[in-house]
Amino acid sequence: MNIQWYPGHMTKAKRAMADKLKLIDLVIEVVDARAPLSTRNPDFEKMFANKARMLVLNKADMANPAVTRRWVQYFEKQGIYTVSYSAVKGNAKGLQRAIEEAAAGIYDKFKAKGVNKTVRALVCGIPNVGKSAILNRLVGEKKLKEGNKPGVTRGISWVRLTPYLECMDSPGLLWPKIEDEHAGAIIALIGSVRQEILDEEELVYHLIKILAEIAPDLLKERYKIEELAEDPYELLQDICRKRGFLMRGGVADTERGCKTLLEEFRNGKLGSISFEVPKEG
Ligand SMILES: Nc1nc2c(ncn2[C@@H]2O[C@H](COP(=O)(O)OP(=O)(O)O)[C@@H](O)[C@H]2O)c(=O)[nH]1
Ligand SMILES: [Mg+2]
Repeated sequence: MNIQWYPGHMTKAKRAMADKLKLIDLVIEVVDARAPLSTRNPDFEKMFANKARMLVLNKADMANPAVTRRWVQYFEKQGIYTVSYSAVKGNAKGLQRAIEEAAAGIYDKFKAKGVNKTVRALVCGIPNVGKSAILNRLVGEKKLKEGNKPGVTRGISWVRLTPYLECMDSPGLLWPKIEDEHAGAIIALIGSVRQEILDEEELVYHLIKILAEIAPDLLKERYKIEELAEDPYELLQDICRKRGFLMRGGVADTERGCKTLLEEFRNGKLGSISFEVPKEG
């Protein structure tokens, strides 16, 4: 899906983050564990080129655990310190330890200089991957506003985790033109784009196509379909029929089918699904 959604608040946020960059010692990039490649902002490479970095594969509770483990290895092999996490089910202490490990070199540098400085980390990522939720989990209270849609976090705010560690929450950033069809569909599906700008039906076709490819059994089981039609439009009609979403004359109510499918996917009714699997090698 081709997405062009780069609202004014993102331009502003990017500028505000660039202004604060000098203060930042460590960049904690949060991605969605279900699609760690498509949910990485390619602009970050340049923005944070000279910073110590770590990667958090969040929402691991919604992904396939075996695939997530492979992703952690994949990024580690590239020399990126990576942990998987769930801001809903995960243990805050473990994540905090991981962050402190990522910051160990920075603490050492401070020590060598004889200063006792606080390490400042920036939590960044595309919208809706759980940046604010992770920080709330780490501080143990709902200090930051969360919400299952983009644009909930507008400003920059700091939370202190220990006397020597502070984290900055930041608004989700996309990039101006998301041209890759697959990445665009994933980003739309996981709720990182304002839903009002999306063609819901097109999005559902992408969802069906992806699911039929990576999780055909889940699809069959959930919608009681024995043989998955190759054409996503036909498959959507089959799903409507099975659910009894019919209009006058027995015509499939695909609008209702689309809404239901999206809702069930977003509520996790389709189970734990990883959209992307690392290539071997
Ligand atoms: N299942 C699940 N939901 C999460 C997780 N982390 C965040 N969420 C939910 O995802 C939505 C977006 O979270 P939020 O922290 O506002 O994302 P942000 O835009 O990156 O700051 C909220 O509804 C959270 O409750 C997670 O690890 N697992
Ligand atoms: Mg937020």
